[in-house]
Amino acid sequence: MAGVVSRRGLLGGAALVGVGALAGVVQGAGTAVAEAPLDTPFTPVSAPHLLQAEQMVQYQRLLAAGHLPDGLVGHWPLDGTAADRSGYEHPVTLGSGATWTTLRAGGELSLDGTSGAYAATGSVLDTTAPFTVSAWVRLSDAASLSTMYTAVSQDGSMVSRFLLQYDDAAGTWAFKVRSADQSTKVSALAANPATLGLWTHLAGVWDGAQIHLYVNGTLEGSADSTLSWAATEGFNIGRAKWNSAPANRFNGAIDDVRAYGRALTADEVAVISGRTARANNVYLIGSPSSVTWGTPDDPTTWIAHARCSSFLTRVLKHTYGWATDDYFTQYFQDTIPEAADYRKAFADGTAGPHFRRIRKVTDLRPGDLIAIDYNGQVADNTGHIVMVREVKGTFTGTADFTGETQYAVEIIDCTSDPHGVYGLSNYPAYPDSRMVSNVTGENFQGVGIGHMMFYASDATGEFSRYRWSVNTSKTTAENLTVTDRPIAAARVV
Ligand SMILES: [Ca+2]
Repeated sequence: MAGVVSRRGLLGGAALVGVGALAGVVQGAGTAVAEAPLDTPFTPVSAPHLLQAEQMVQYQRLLAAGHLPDGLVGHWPLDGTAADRSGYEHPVTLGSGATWTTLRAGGELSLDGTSGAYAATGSVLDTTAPFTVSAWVRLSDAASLSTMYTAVSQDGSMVSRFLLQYDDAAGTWAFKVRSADQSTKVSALAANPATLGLWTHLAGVWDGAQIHLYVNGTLEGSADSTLSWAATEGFNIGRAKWNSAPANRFNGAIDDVRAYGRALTADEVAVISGRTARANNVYLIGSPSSVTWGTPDDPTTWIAHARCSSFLTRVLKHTYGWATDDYFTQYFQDTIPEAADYRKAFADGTAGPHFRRIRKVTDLRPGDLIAIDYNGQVADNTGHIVMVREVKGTFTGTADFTGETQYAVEIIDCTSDPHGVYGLSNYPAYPDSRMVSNVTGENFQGVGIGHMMFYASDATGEFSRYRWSVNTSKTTAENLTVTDRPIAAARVV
């Protein structure tokens, strides 16, 4: 597989291979870099509804990764490697002030503002034709707002042809183009002041007549420019050129740098910034759910606006002829049951002929449903329901309870927050595809792949308690027993 973009390690490239209908999407794109635990081929054989859920999740992961291969001529995910994933083989060379860090999932390049703060390669873009450059940028908390910092540039012999940068004079982000003799400068500026320590997505577009600056996927500045000259002296991450010498070294972090040999549209910039992913994949309470399986060649047509139970109900309705409003009304008294309704019907054996109760944790198979009843403990939420992707096996060493065995279960679900805490202890071995960082607002919600811990009684093998993630404390888990919150599972048959 070639060119699948991997912003912040969210995208498990190989995981897509097992889903045949996705082949068209990933064709011709580059190799994705992924968190290893999610990077496992998975081919649901006997659970068609798992395949449908899997496809929805994987398309949302494509969107979260900003998947847009058309016209990509350079792509540096900067996930601990200098590689260019566009297929055009322009790996960057790091200066002495550039280091790999993992402020968030997948990792990024950190730059210390010194003369060695750069990563560079030969010229990538034909700057006589329309082009787009983009990057995630974060000024260090120690950076100075009265210093100019350039995130991305491509140079001529005297000066950078374009600069995607922080402009100290304007106090904000800018996309600029210059004449070859550096006598003329045209700027498109962001609408609001830049903030230290905040990840921001920048995209600069030159369409041949105008330049445009997009901030976090939204157009904020434009200016007329027909300047056109070939910048053949190299492509830079973290610096620019002025008076024939390097300048503007970056102080902060840069991630997922891209170069497109065409002018992206506003909708396309929304995709590469993750803005579309946040619009299409939404954990929704209090509004009618809407889940749309889109077309294979257009990830933006895949939409999941749902809560946990409405997502899984719509997966079943989408997959099986028997899963009708009449069926759910007959056996669950609702066209879209709540999580607690599922739990009760599974436990009581009243879910009808298409669900068979699974009592023991070790009997769980891919595609099985696990429903938790909050027992009235949580306002506006009856419980949680998940689909099993894989039982990873027993887990020990954290939050063990006498007489119980703990199992790590990889699940697909629809949630308001990812399972786990980014970077905490063994989270990396049990990750969540919606996780970006510990920074508020960065994580994705909605459908995704994560890990929960389910416990079995050693005496009976049946569910005894759960933890939300491998990071959930033992103290919290003391209150997540089946006495407090009943659990029941079922196989779809
Ligand atoms: Ca990265």
